[in-house]
Amino acid sequence: MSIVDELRALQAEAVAALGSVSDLGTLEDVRIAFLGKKGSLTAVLRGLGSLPPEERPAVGKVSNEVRVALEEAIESRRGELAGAALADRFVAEAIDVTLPGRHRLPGKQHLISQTLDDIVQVFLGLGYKIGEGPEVELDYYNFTALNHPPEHPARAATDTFYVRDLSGDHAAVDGESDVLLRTHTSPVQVHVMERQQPPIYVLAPGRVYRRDVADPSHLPQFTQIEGLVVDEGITFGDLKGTLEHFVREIFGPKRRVRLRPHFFPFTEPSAEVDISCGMCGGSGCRSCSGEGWIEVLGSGMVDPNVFGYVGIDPERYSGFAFGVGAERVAALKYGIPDLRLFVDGDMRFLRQF
Ligand code: 2U9
Repeated sequence: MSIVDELRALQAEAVAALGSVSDLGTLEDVRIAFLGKKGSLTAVLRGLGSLPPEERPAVGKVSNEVRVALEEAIESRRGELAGAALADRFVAEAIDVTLPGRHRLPGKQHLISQTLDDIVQVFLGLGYKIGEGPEVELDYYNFTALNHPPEHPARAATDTFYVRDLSGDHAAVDGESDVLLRTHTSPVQVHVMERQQPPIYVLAPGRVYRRDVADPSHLPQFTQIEGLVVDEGITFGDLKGTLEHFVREIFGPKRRVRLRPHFFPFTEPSAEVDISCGMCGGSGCRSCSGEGWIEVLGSGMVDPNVFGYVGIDPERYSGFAFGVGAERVAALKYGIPDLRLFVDGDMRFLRQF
């Protein structure tokens, strides 16, 4: 067999081998077997030297053609195999995105938090600062400095949660500790007045605790917002104007405000604050028990005795204060018949707001 025939046979053999190769590793083996240093084509070309010089160009040309043809065939097969490998990976690594997705409900603020924020915004708009303090207090800040006499019923263990002080630093006077869960946020303002001389314009929002059994209109833990203003020349008229602004911002511009005389230990005079009924506009209906008015806040002029406890001169300064429950405001505004709905955690209720 001539060298040229040998070359053609080699080419045919290689093309057949390539046809049965099914992966890139075997393809490389085939390439080395034909085109490598010790490959069959190289071996044939080595025989070139023994040819008569006149035959060499023609044989050289054919051998070159065979080499190029083999290289092209190998590259083309490599492309096919790489494409097939990629297609296999696509199948193996495919993620089925046709499954139904998991439905996530977006979270939202609790209605009490929303109401608290709304109220805070009204007073920030009037230039008040926010005051905060501990929920566990001394009875001095919760009662004494707020002008509660020692025998005041709110101090009784039946009305207030007392906290036993295991360190003994706050020894019991009457069998109870003098550490308690605050029953209102007023101690915050006492702390503020101890630290700071007037002008004081402070709003104290926060959790308070009372030993009440939960019912439609009471919770043993609720959210209070109290305001305190102390400055020169503060009058009852300033209190009324502030409350009217608050009521109209929160309940709407048509609401009217009525003050009724009342008693609180820390204010003198004191007043309960009613707003005109949103259902009947004041003429009386079922929703306001025929009254035309609904009680919302408590308020009054700061008792001079309170100024005495914190070292503010009652001859120079006067002040007003008020308090309101966020749960009560939300219940009135949204027509919620039972405050316990706010703490039950029933999403069917909470999702509505
Ligand atoms: C200082 C002096 C006076 C805060 C006040 C009320 C009247 C009041 C109630 C409303 C409904 C409590 O949440 S409620 O149950 N609050 O009636 N609160 S005056 O008076 C203060 C506060 C701080 C130093």
